[in-house]
Amino acid sequence: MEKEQKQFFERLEEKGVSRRDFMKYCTFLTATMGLSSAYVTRVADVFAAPKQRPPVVWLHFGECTGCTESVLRTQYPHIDDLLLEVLSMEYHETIMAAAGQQAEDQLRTTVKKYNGKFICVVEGAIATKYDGGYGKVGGRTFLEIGKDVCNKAAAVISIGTCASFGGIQAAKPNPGGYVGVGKALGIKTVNISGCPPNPVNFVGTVVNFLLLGKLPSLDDLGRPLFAYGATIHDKCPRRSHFENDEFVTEFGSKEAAMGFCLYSMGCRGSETFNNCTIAKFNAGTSFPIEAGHPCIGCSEPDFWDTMTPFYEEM
Ligand code: FSX
Ligand code: SF4
Ligand code: F3S
Repeated sequence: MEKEQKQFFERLEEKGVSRRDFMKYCTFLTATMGLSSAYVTRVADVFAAPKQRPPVVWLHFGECTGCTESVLRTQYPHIDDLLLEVLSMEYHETIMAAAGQQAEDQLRTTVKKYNGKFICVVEGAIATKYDGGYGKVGGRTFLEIGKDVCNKAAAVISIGTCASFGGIQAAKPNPGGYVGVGKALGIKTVNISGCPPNPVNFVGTVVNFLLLGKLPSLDDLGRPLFAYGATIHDKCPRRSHFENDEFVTEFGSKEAAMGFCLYSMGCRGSETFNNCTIAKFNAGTSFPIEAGHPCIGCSEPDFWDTMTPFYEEM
């Protein structure tokens, strides 16, 4: 164990990450997961001395791959550590070396070998009309692949708003009959919504599973409460301006520069459940509202229909 930890910290250092930075991240992750600070060392051990590496099959259906892009930018654990050492990534179309028949074979072999034991992460929505004819990979519809693979998984995590609720594919008029994975397959999924979702919410869900042996508590839309328990508006850094009726009415204006509230620019933060204000993106650099852009409600079901036209006050 100690040797494993030492090697882990040596590898981090080679990547320019000090032990202190890593512990800071673990403290942040533990707090984001809603656990007390007593868990920080155990959370750190999930990365530094992993006890089990659950096999993961990561499927792509109807989506833009922004979710994978978002997870690839997770700062700690570095993506190679997350995918190869904390998890055992057996199949992921974007990053695997195999292609074509070789990739198809890999999927079939993995599902057979780890039947009932693997975590299935799904990115993207499933077309349900015309026997699922609007979306295929390797000659099989998303619907067929979903039924085959997800039903054999120990748990299914829908990453992104598309897999969670249908997303852009399900926006009106939705000719392909796209819906989220849970609805398409009639199963319960953990939904890490957001377009794209925050990698820390995915990592937090996985760590919760590895540390406590169960998935986190969920809201009525299947989203982990630790991440989706409050609205953007609840914890917004511009909230005092909202209370004082100080609004931005034009991008690039003096009010915008002063960080006034973006409500008049169409902000949907009051109806949107997500933790962007705390978790932020790109290793805690910023998030839409901090960068001066209103929240468009990207973690809510049907936001392309219900939150539009964007930039118009509700
Ligand atoms: Fe959807 Fe993911 Fe939006 Fe894109 O793949 S949640 S379109 S950011 O990336 O599924
Ligand atoms: Fe609320 Fe949006 Fe204003 Fe923030 S910017 S206070 S989320 S309306
Ligand atoms: Fe999405 Fe709003 Fe956060 S648009 S990224 S939920 S601030």
